[in-house]
Order: sequence, then C-alpha cells, then structure tokens
Amino acid sequence: MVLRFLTAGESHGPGLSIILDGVPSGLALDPAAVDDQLRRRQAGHGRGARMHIETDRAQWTAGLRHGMTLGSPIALSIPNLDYRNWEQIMSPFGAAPEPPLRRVTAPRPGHADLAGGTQRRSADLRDVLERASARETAARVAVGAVARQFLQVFGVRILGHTRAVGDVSMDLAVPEDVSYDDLEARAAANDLAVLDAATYTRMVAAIDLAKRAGDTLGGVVEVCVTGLPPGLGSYTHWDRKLDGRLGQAVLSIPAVKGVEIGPAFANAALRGSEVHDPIQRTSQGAVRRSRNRAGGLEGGVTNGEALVVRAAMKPLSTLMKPLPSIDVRSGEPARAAVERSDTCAVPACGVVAEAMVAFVLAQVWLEKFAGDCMEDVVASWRGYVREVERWIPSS
Ligand code: EPS
Repeated sequence: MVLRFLTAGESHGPGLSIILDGVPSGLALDPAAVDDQLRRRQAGHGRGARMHIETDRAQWTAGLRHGMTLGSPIALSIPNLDYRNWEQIMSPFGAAPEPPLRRVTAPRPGHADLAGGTQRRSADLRDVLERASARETAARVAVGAVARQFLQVFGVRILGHTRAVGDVSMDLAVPEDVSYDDLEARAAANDLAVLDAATYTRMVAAIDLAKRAGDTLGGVVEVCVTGLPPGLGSYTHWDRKLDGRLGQAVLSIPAVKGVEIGPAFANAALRGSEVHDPIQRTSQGAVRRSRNRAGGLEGGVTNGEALVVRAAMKPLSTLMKPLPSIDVRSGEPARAAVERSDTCAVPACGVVAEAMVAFVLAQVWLEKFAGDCMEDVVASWRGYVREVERWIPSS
C-alpha cells in the first residue's frame, strides 16, 4: 500500500507520535483544519473530565514546507497535557514510585486489561490500558484530517452523524429526509452530531440518566461519502475489496464491534427485489440508481452512489459502579478498577470513523490514480473520469 501510518503513545505518557508516509508532494495542507478535526473528537455530551484538560493540537515536525507536502514522510505529534499530572507514574525513564501509584490489578470487563495483561504477563495492567485507551484515536483523527484534505481536492466530502445513543435512535433517513448537502450543518448544530433536535434531547436525557447510574452508553454512527467515482476498490481479491478494507479499518476503532455497509442488517430481512438498487438514466443522462441500499459498494467496488458505512460502538467499559472481576495479583474476587472515563463517546467515535474511512479512501485513491506529486494524481483522475463518462453510450 502506498499510503500508510504508524502511531505511538500512551494515554498519560508525554504524547502521541505519528508518521504518515505516502502523501504526494504538492498538497496544500491547512493545519487549522486538522486541529478542527481534533477539536470535534474531543467534544460531545457525555465526555469525561480528561477532555477539559486536553486541547489537542498537532505539532508538525517533518514532510512539509510553507504549507505544502514535500512527498517525504510527514511526522507530527500531539502532546498529552495531562502528562504533567502523571509524570511520576508514566515517566519513560524516571524511577517507578515506591510504593506503586495507580497500579491496576482488577481488570475491567470489556477493556483490553485482562486479555492484554495475560498476553504480556503484566504485573500492572496499566502497562496495557495506557496503550489500549481510546486516547490513541486522536492520532488517527490527525491522519484522517490529512486524508480528508487530500480527498477534498477531488470534490470528495466525508460526512458523519450519530444514528443512535443507547436505545434512542434517529428517525430520519439520509438522503431521503436529509440531503447530503444539509448533513454537515445539521450534525454541527449540536454536540452529539445528531440530525434532529427532538432526538438530540432524548439522547442527552439517556446519557444523563446513565451517568447518574454510574453506567455508560454505546451507539451507532454513520459515515457518508459523496463525490467518489465508480470503480474504486476491486472485485478480484479478498484483501482488495473496498468493503473488506473499510470494515477492517472501522472495526479497529476501540469499542467498535460491528460494521455495516448501507442498511446491511435490515437488508438481510428483505427480498432481493426490495434490496438491489435499480439502474436507470437520470433526466441529465447520467447512469444512476433510484435508491442506495447497497451503501455505494457492489462487489467490493464503488458504484458511484454515496458510500455509507455504519459502526456499532459498545458502551465504554470503565464503569463507575464496577462489575465483578478477579485481582490478577492475589487471585481473589475483586471489583473492576475504576478509572476516570466518559459516559458516552459515540460522537467522538463518529469523528474517528470518518477519519478511518477517509484514510482508506485516500489509500485506494492513490492506488488507482497513482502519482508522486498532486499534479500527476489529478491528471490520472481527470483522464479516468472522462473515460468513464463516455463508456456507456447515451441512448
Ligand atoms: C480518551 C482519553 C482517556 C479516556 C477515554 C478516551 O482519558 P483518561 O483515561 O485520562 O480519562 O477518557 O478512554 C476510554 C474511555 C477508554 O476506555 O480507553 C480520549 O482522548 O479520547
């Protein structure tokens, strides 16, 4: 793959580090737009105290000159402002405090604590949870923000919103009730990224109720992408099918346990004639579908309709009223560890899902319209679009 990235960083360590490789030269990058995406990830009703401590901002150290990408690896970091409160516990080289501070020995059901601790035989499960924490998703959002700016050059828009929080779900359908043009503004109008005000009020009430009970809530987010040409991805190999690649990327987001393309689970209950999207010619002469139940993908390839990816997020696993667990040092029953956490991070998950979708799309874009500089990528894309437009003769 041409485009790739690696992240490093513990939740309460000095910060997150990122290397993003494969961005062509000549892309004008707006750092404020990257910070905007980082800010969106931090927001949302139900977020915890940590988000009051952090003001995530990217610090760029390589791969750019005067606002343009050089085509060399891009390096950036996002400092953890909370590190100043954790220096003794998380210092890379300072001596460990004696007696130990904030040691975690009672794994939280649902988190990586027990599975990861068993794998690494960690005496202090903090060694696991610091990296498994969703703090790492700030790094992914920064990468996704670069991918998003790359895709914008070609008129591709990535739009996300919250479909459900707990058992409260949105009634409106996209694009039947809300057009893609309106989606961004409507989602930005409230801090849960939900498209209608009545559902927002019900979601806020559900989050407040869960918080009072010391509990947490999950939900469903949706990412819609417009402006994609048909023919991205591949129908020929399991590891090149775009639905498979999107699924992997979105499922790798902490707490995401399910992904669907379009209304896939609802489609499973319908007949073929109700699911497959009729092919027809619009009054302007374009070959289009009368609906989009395929979510923009057929055979692992984009079909020219909007791409629709949904993700199911489980409720966060740190509970203020903890579940039964076992202390891994004594072997005795114990209550699971209580760490500061969020009640609901579904809107943040939506921003991360947008970032992962943007990254995978930038990847397949550069595989199809390969080029070391933006000029070449743009020329390749223009030529393809021209050919595609005249491939099916007009009747
Ligand atoms: C997060 C930072 C973390 C958590 C959250 C996500 O900060 P802290 O642990 O200091 O409160 O709020 O992580 C989890 C809920 C989790 O289970 O990993 C962030 O930056 O998004």
